[in-house]
Amino acid sequence: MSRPPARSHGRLSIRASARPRDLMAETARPGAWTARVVTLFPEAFPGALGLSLTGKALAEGLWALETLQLRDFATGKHRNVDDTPTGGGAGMVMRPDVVDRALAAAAEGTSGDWPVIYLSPRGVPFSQGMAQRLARADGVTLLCGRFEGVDQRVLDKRRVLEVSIGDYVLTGGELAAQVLIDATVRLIPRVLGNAESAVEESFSEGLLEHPQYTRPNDWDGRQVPEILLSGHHAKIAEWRHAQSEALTKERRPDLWRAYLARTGRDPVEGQELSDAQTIAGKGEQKD
Ligand code: JCE
Repeated sequence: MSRPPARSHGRLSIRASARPRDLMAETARPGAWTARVVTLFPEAFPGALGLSLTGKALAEGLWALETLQLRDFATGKHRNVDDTPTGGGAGMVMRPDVVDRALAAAAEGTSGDWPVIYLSPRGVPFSQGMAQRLARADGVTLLCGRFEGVDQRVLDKRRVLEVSIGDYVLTGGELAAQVLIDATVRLIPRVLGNAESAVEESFSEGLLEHPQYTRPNDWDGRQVPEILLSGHHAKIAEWRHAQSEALTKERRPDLWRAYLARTGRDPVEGQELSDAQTIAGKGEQKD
């Protein structure tokens, strides 16, 4: 997108500063996987992504993080980014013209495989599989909404993929974007050490992870499971797998059914709700 020249008194102009801001400019390697985030709250980034493994990898230039301030693409004295919902109702909706200019600016300098995603509770569910697919892309543009969401027409025009990180409503897309980026960045080669990368294999089997223990073997009168002290590596692996199956069956009947289908076993009918499912609100009346 070509920008109009900056005018010192131009109240209708787009700000000349409306460009991606690299949060680690001096270290980003050319061609590194890049997350470009369009948001009204760029100060929310890197947030948790600046810590630990993702933060180290960001500083090492193994991936790049850029933000675009959505308000920079608003025009007029008040630089409004939202307006009232057409047809009535509570709250405000993000304007299609402002979001369109921001997404045009975000598309500048991108090439190859670079999906554009809008985080929304109406989206297709985010998954480990989607994280793997995004990690193989050249980058991703993430649109973070606020208020009641974004005018549908700009999402249609720009073929934006709507993605949800879970069935709950957040105040805005920024935390959801950080979840998606975190899950993706840890799959980029060399971001995780070898010790951590093994953990990945377990989830891709479609089961929940087995419980973990560390020293001391007796803590507060509670013992570590004896099998883990036996030194029988095959027995330990067998025990952990059984734990994974039991946990998955108890907490995640959806994953359990899919696992049984994959491994050619029969699902069991008429199971009662477990404590975990009751706490999760399963079996509650929907309103
Ligand atoms: C968001 C809102 C729709 C009313 C922008 C919520 C994603 N998995 C997710 N949970 N919540 C979100 C999310 C992402 C972006 C926005 N809202 C709030 N959304 C209807 C209110 C606004």
